[in-house]
Amino acid sequence: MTTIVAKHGNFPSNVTANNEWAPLRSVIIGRADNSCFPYEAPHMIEATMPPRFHEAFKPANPFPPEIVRGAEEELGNFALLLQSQGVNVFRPAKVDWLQTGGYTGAMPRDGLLVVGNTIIESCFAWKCRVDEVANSLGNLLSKLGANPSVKVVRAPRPPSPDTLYNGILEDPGSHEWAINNSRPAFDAADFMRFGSTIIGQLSNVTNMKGVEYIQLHVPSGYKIELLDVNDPHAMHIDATLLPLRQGLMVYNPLRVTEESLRRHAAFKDWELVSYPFVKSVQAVEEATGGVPRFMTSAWLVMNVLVLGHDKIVVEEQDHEFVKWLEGRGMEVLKAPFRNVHAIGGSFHCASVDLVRS
Ligand code: DAV
Repeated sequence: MTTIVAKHGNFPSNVTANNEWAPLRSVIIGRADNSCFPYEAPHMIEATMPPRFHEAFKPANPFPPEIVRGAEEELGNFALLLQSQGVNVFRPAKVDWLQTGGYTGAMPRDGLLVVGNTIIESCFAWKCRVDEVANSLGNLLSKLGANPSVKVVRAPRPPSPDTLYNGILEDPGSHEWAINNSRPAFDAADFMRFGSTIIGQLSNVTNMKGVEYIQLHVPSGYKIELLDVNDPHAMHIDATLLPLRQGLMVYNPLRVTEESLRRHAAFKDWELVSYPFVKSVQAVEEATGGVPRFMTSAWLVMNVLVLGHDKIVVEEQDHEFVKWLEGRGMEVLKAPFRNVHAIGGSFHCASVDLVRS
């Protein structure tokens, strides 16, 4: 049996992305090899991860090998699927996350925010992720940055010792989130592009200094607006909002209201549709052969990738959603992704748009 492996993308590659739905031309697809459970301060794990798996979030704890193998196969398949759609695909380097004390290369969306021609590396709150981009995507960023039209903003090292958690445990009443505002912190996945407006959220990994840092580095003409999100466990906005095309967005009704969305001029004249099927995470796990969702909720169903021209990639088991999308005039490409789900995200998390035109 021969395994077909996606060819690495061609250089030089441009970088330009202004929204989440224009035709995708160039993308990074994550790599699952050697993924380990992230290890963070207990109060951060409590704030963001499902209680039934808390004890797994300890140092040097690889994800089960059959899940990592399955996830790597699914990511390879996803890469081939996108190539078959004419998309230029880049993959991260293979990293021994057990040896580096890191988490994964499978979730590149968390680490890179692309706005216009600019790639901004996340100032991660999580200590175990601080070297993630350097280790898995450092070479790719150097090559992309060699193109004079591309601007790459690498993250500064956090202070040592880091101050981000100081005062959180001692004075919980004064902090809404698991981090304070003592240095910029953000995960890129807390932000989404809607033309010149970037919609973002404060969360357990993104603070106000992080938002100001991004505003400083985006090309001129782009403005960050913060959405009012009702979720004390917030970490990443990409299971809360899903724009399908210009003027049509699905939103998570447990986390945002139509009223809060309408406060943003970016959604003027948009049709905003509440995601219609609410399921328990247990029901989702049963439907996908019992693969555990170690890190995420049932809302990962919304974490999908729009390819443009009303085309979208959705997990092959999400039958109701597929039907619903088809009823909305979308062409749905189905792919298996249950093992990637186990390690922290779906098609949106596992990719970074480099070019949408
Ligand atoms: O809502 O279960 C999805 C996004 C993970 N990066 C959630 C988180």
